[in-house]
Amino acid sequence: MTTTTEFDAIVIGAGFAGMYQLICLRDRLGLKTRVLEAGDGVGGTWYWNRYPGARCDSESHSYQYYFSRELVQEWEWSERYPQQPEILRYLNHVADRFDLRRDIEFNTRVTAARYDAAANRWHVTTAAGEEMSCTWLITAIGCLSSANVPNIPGLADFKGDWYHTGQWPHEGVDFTGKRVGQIGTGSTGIQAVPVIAETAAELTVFQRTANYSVPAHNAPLSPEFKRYVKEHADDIRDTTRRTPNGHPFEIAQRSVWDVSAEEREALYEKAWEKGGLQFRATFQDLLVDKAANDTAAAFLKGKIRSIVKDPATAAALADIDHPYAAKRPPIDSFYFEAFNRPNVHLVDLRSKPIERITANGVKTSGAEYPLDIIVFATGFDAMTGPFMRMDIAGRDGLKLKDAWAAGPRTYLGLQVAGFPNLFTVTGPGSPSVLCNMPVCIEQHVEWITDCIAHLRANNIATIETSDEEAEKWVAHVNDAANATLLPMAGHSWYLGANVPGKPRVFMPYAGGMLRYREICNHVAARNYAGFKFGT
Ligand code: NA7
Repeated sequence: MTTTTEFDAIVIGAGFAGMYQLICLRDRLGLKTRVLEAGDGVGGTWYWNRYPGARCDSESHSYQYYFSRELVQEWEWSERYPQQPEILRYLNHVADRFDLRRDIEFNTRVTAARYDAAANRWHVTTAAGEEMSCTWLITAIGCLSSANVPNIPGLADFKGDWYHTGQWPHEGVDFTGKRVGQIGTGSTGIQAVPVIAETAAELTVFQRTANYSVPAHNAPLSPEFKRYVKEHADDIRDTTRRTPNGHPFEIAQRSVWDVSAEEREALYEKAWEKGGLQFRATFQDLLVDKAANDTAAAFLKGKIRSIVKDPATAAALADIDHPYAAKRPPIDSFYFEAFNRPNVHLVDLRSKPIERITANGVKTSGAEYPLDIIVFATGFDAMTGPFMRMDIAGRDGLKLKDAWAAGPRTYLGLQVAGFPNLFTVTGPGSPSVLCNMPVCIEQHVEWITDCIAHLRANNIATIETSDEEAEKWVAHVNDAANATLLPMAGHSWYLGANVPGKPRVFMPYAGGMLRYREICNHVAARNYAGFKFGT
């Protein structure tokens, strides 16, 4: 590692996005690039989220980089849905294979970044007080990296241990013989419950909002499937680039109303047997027609009631208040089955909310639950949270916090007006969390790289969008969301509703990855329409 503090480009974050951005800028464009990473290793999401049962909900053969044919050929996944340690091994392999570590500064949290217009440089400050500067500043900070520990009164009084799933201790947590309370039943909580239940003496699950879940049917990959992936790598890549959510399966063209009720039930049953996020692809109108969605919702609620033996518990788990997949739909490995174990109990917070945390456990308006360990599976301050914990100031000292006071405003999710030469990989307003992440990351990183190459080739010093363009794009993002049922889950983190006081704005772009890619390509082809160049 050199001691230079002046760079062409600084990339914040060394997860999937930051690592590929380093490869592109350093190895393809020859830029002097530095990556700053808060953790002591690469991996981003997969570095921090080490909770029991942490697993990817995208199928392994689609949850990887496709930019290098050699890399695709040499890596082999072991399971249909890879576990956190395997994904972290993969990302470490990529770091080694492309010799990335020499340009990544670990244990380095960026606290501030300030644009100096006179010098046309970004000045970046780290928690340790280091200062460095660059022309191009790229955030690769993840959409779900700012843990949300709810401000429940009394947490400081709790005598036991508590953990947030997104900041899990590297040495793990031993639940043996312990009374564990888990707050939260999103994708994370649904993965964690069955695994914690195996060793905990008692597991009490505090549910505020009941959730759908479809079985993952995870299993080791067969030698035939592994061979298929290698032989059809290009086809798989092309499929993920063609489908709206970046997954390796097509959405059926039929409508719920094209088939009879019996046929529909049989198709849902088949999709349930296959498992995974593909359930959403059974019909093309599940996310746009509420009555169509109701048929899937009824099927899935029926499954919960058929799995969970205690009728009161089954009723509370199936009492779901939003359309299927309007919130990010979880997939699971024996989540509902876990409630048939004698050591797992459900507490429905809807009628009796948590009042406080006491020295001994969690107190709801109904009872106090004595606990040794509390697990917060309470999600993230999504998409904007990672930006807001840095002090970012653009032209004329404009603070990002102020620019986004009423919610994030970007052009294409790639740039913010008033912040020249700052690019935001998978920023708010891009498909990001509505897409299989490696697919949208590769698209963003390649677009940014091509853009910087274009600017350098044409001696253009700055690129910057305008308020008008951002306003138009935000309106388009809203229209895209409103054309779907997604806004009907009023408490979803897509809307920022899980964090008290956060502006309710639909943040990801719901128009589909294919359409988004075409828009970005079109913008670039029209000499970066919507951006202003400065010399
Ligand atoms: P999510 O999906 O935001 O889930 C968080 C869960 O925690 C959800 O059930 C919340 O209930 C619950 N929660 C949050 N705050 C509280 C309080 N104060 N009291 C009780 N319950 C609370 O986060 P995940 O980590 O599961 O998943 C995030 C994404 O990671 C996932 O969507 C995938 O894309 C990968 P609520 O629904 O808000 O009522």
